[in-house]
Amino acid sequence: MSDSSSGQGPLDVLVIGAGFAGLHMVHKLREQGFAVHGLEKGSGPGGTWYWNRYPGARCDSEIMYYSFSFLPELEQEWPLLERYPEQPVILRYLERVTDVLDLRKDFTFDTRVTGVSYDESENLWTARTEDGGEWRARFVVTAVGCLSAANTPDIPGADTFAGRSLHTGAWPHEPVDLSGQRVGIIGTGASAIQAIPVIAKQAGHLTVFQRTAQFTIPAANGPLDPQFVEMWKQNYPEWRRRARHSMAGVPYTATDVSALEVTPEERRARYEETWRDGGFLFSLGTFNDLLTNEQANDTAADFVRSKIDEIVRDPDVAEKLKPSGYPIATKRLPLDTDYYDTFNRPNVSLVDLRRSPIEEITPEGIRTADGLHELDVIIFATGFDALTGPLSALNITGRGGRSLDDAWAEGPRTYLGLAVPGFPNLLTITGPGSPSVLSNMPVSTEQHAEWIGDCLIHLRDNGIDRIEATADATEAWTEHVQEVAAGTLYPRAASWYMGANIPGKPRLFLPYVGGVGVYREKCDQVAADGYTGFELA
Ligand code: N01
Repeated sequence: MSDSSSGQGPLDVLVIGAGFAGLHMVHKLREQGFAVHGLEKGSGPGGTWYWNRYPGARCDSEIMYYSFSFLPELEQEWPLLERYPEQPVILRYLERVTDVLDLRKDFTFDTRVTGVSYDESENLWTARTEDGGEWRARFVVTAVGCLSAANTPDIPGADTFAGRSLHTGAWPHEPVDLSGQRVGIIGTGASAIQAIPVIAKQAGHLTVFQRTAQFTIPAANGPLDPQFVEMWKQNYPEWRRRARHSMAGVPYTATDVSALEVTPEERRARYEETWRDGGFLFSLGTFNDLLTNEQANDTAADFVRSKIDEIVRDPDVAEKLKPSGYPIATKRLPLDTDYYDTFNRPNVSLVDLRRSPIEEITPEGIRTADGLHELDVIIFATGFDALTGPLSALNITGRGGRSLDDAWAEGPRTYLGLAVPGFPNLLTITGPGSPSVLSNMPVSTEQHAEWIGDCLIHLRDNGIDRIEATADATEAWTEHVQEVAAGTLYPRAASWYMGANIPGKPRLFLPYVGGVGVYREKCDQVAADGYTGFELA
């Protein structure tokens, strides 16, 4: 086995994951002459886009800026056909990147990391893999994504189901034929909201099991005008610059108008306009206080509820679909294509689990309080153990054999989302405490890959072998992350941002809501000041 411990000596850097983050990281470090290698559990590159192959899977970021900014030739030649890229298009893009950069030889695929431990006496990390391999490296960079540990709820009888069970986040690679089938889908998050309209067109009958009704905004997907594409391609450097310094990693300017300073008629007109135009402009471009002022937020929530009344013909179904009890956009706002309208189809039914909870799964289907729903297929669209789950799955132990799970027993504590005290030379791309999932991900993975690459160059140039976040800097950053979140309405929702979707997971706001531009400046300042908040040795 090709193994860093089998006679070749330790690597400088081991990178785990081959999505946007891992591909960029390996490329950057290889360019700088580091002995770097990547491990990936999938059979190829793609990360999220390798695993999430469910019907309707596409990105909610627009195709023009859901890509790398450092490949100008590919940027010009890559076709921008549809506003939101579907999963196969993004996967093809990442495969193309892998080939253009000749990265395949620097990754080992089909290799799941089962343990990563730090040896203090040697200042080395060892990663063990499922197939018995061992990889030793001075530094480990995790590029395992934020939403890659699928969450399947523990429902009694789940293993007795006689039909097929699927999870949106681990969808089979071969086509799944749902035609004529009785399909049940549990969950109404972003994945389900993309999948439901598509599955409804295939299935004999689709039953949607909804625990929390979701606000969703039309994507307004469609082909892109070639002139618009041309305009984008001519101005790429400027779009990229704007995205890097923005709030959410998208190159649009947020509005500075409050929802409460306009007349009700103006407000309605603005909502109608952004509803028609589709996409995240609804939350970013209408008003500036939707996520900070409850009264302002209510106006947007009421608008969406009024749209549900307009679209859904059965008033009882419309009522069940109307979200309440949490502010709009404090659970990640999905974008949809005909989601609410799908409930007008005769082959779609909605089960409100608040009124009729799931009691068990039987060989025949799902039994809720009001009876058995017979099914051939159950789709779990039940999300992920977000941000901490993918790191927890690596079974990381640091200084003194202490596990990361133990260090984070009361919730994750990181310095800048990049490093954890007690875990020297471990750097976490888009870790908890960084903007990550609140941003257009490639902008955030790029920023981290660049920052980590520059940091490792600095260490090498200065003969430094070890970098470790200090406990003080970590506490201060963790407090800051929580403080900024507390200034918004986000913590009001029982969302996966809060760890609320996983039983027993500590409640803490996981990503950094200060914005990617502000965050970038803070990271750059830390580096410029000689890596303040880190101990270098
Ligand atoms: O997962 P979710 P997701 N019984 O956690 C329900 C990204 N994404 O895969 O709200 C019954 O949002 C749960 O109910 P509740 C995006 O960031 C991006 O849809 O907890 N129901 C909820 O309805 C997104 O936010 C794209 O009450 C149960 C659903 O399952 C993130 O991934 C596309 C249950 C889970 O929703 C996760 O989205 C898709 C139970 N025991 C996803 N347990 C892009 O476009 C959970 N639920 C880039």
